Amino acid sequence: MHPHRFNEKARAYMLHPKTRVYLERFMGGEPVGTQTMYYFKPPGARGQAMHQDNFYLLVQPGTCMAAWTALDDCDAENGGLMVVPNSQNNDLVCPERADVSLSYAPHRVPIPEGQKPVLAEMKAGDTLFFNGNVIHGSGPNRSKTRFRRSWICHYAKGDLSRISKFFLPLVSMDGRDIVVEFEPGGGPCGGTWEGAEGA
Ligand SMILES: O=C(O)CCC(=O)C(=O)O
Repeated sequence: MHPHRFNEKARAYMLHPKTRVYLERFMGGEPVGTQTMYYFKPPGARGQAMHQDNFYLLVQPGTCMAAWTALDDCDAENGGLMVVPNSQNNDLVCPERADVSLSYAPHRVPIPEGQKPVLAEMKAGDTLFFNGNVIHGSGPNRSKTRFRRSWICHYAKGDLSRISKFFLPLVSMDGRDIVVEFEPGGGPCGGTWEGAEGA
């Protein structure tokens, strides 16, 4: 989904001045918006197996960055986000098939030896920033009554030269659509992820 392409409020949240301050600090330069997603995750819904966002976005050079905002309190019960600390410096790992009874997306990145996922317990309104090489994902929402909604935006550093065509046009932080070249290949894993849902 790209709600910022048809909804002014979504676009305004993508370009929120507070988010921009952190992105500039973490990326060391001016960001551009690449993607927005509203992830509902109602009670009983599957999660998204562990993955790396730049496998999908194919930002070059460098990688993308997520600003993942909890709209509900998120914990182990309702399928909170899991992240692998220090994986921001990992290379992209080619995914295996995920267990689709637990994950709506078909890809799963194996956890490298010596690394371990941890739960990022968050309160509604918290935002977690992480780059496109960080291994992350979530399990099913096992709560009977609690949604786990999140608002997820992806960005790239503004001097990028390429990105997957699904993320064009990009959006400058002052709200203009911009276009760069698209990456025609499947990135370091070859092939294509078409048919897979979402980053
Ligand atoms: O929220 C989740 O459980 C996973 C979403 C995600 O990983 C992503 O936006 O890349």
